[in-house]
Amino acid sequence: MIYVISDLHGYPHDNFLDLLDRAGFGNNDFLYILGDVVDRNGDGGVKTLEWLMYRLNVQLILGNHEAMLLACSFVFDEITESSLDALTDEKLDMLTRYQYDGGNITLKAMKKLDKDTQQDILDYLRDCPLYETVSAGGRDFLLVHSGLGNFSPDKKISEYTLDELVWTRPELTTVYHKDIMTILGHTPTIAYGDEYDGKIIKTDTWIDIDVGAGFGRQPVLLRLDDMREFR
Ligand SMILES: [Mn+2]
Repeated sequence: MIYVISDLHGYPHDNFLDLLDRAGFGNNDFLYILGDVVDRNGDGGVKTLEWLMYRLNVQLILGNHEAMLLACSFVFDEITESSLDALTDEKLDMLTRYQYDGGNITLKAMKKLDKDTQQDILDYLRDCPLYETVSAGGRDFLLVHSGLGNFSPDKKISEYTLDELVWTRPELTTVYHKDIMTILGHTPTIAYGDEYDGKIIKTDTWIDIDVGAGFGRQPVLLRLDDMREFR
């Protein structure tokens, strides 16, 4: 069976493992995490990253928060005269932006790891896909962090920029591909109205599964084969 979850944002790792257990997730199943494991809460999701990067049946799809962490990966470089010269205003602005968006907790947790583990995590993130397609329960799904920015039905998925895939926010009236259901996170469903608080939003062409774990809500694990939700 194929499962998806999104925007854990430092959700306690043990609670996340309990959720997988409750859903009966096993070695013959596959889990896609649609980005934003890191930042905001707890240890910033570092424990979950350390766990998932060695799991053969778990794949992280890059979110804007992982992209920001990678853009700030210079903080883990050895400090030398040339690395200080390379510290541009642009990089410092990026770091400020990332910390404003909740990255500090992740940077601090990463700093506690040994150098090899830090680099293993960064290398894993550099190799993460921006999207995946998968079939389950007789339907096709496109999995992506935030949606399809500047959407056009004729545009190939490979033609979207990183920003279009990790920073976009669809309107409730936005229509994506009709022959493949897009599953996304990034925009907490409560942002579409209080009536969606804690609930998945299902439109005809896309489903938002970010129910706000970044803001203290229980994340939802969705099984694509039968669209069953686990909390
Ligand atoms: Mn996001």
